[in-house]
Amino acid sequence: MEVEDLAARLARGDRRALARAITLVENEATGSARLMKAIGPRVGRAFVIGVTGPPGAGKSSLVDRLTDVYRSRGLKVGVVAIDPTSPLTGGALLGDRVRMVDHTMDAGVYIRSMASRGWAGGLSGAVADVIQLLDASGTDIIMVETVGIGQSDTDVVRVAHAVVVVLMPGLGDDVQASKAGLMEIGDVYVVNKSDLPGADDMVVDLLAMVRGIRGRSPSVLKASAAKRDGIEEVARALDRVRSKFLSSPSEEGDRIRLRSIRGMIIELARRGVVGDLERRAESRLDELALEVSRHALTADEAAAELLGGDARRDARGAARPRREQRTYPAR
Ligand SMILES: Nc1nc2c(ncn2[C@@H]2O[C@H](COP(=O)(O)OP(=O)(O)OP(=O)(O)O)[C@@H](O)[C@H]2O)c(=O)[nH]1
Ligand SMILES: [Mg+2]
Repeated sequence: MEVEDLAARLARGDRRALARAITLVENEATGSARLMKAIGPRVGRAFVIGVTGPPGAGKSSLVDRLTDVYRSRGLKVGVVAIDPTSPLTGGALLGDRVRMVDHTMDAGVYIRSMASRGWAGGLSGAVADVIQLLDASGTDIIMVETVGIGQSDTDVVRVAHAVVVVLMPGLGDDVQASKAGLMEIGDVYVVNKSDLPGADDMVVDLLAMVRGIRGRSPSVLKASAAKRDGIEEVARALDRVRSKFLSSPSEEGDRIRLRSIRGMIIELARRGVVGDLERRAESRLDELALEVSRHALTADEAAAELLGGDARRDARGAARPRREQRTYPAR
């Protein structure tokens, strides 16, 4: 099928076309750039919610409940679940992570799972592509679920318009520490499993933590996805961000839109750089390693060569500015 034909079918909301398009861009197959170009004018309507937090906090359950809320409003929902098939977690089974049995038969809900393994730093770029395809196919709300353990996991939320951090009572001190990176990124903090003891204390702790960070005033709420408690409040907190998003052009709306677009650009660029670097490494790495071992080059110079700089001219001079320019947009 022609790419333009695929784009047209996708634009009409054809689910099979959407699935094909996603596979195409995931594989960076021929035509994927043309496809993204073809759908370009249709991108920008969907509201993207990043849902992150420690393993087992109830992210999928909350996404499922929020899907109920949005469906009851007649909105089309897309869910992208990032599957952390890392050696650490042992590789959870796909179906195990997407607790959305209620919605699998609903034509207004599209669920896609993406394995985090194998992307070598390019995962968020791939997610950015999938988001654009869902957007172009007429999806109103896109939720991206990712486990908030490492940097690469939370990088994904850069592309979101709003970020929900899901936590649960009874997390030990270790987890408190690892939450550090999560304290800066949430628009809405949900202490899920409020049916278990300790939720109120945790809300108090969280409020103290996020209010301690200058310029931040996220919502802190408790909920129980299992008992369907507090879900409307979470949806309302997200509505406040979404209505700003929808009010664009406006100062706040533009800020939210542009932040996400900056995130997409940087993540797509990073995917390109990482892919490029891997291809170069394949052909040059052995030779460069030998040169370093013979002291013909320093490891820094070899790295600069791999990046395309001229190591013999001025390795540090060529490599340094690139590295220092690699700043990411703050959320
Ligand atoms: N008691 C209680 N259990 C819950 C609640 N929400 C989810 N759970 C349970 O907690 C477990 C993990 O829920 P998930 O929704 O899969 O959590 P998750 O954060 O998506 O988990 P991972 O994707 O594996 O990181 C499941 O057994 C859920 O049934 C809740 O509100 N209360
Ligand atoms: Mg999950």
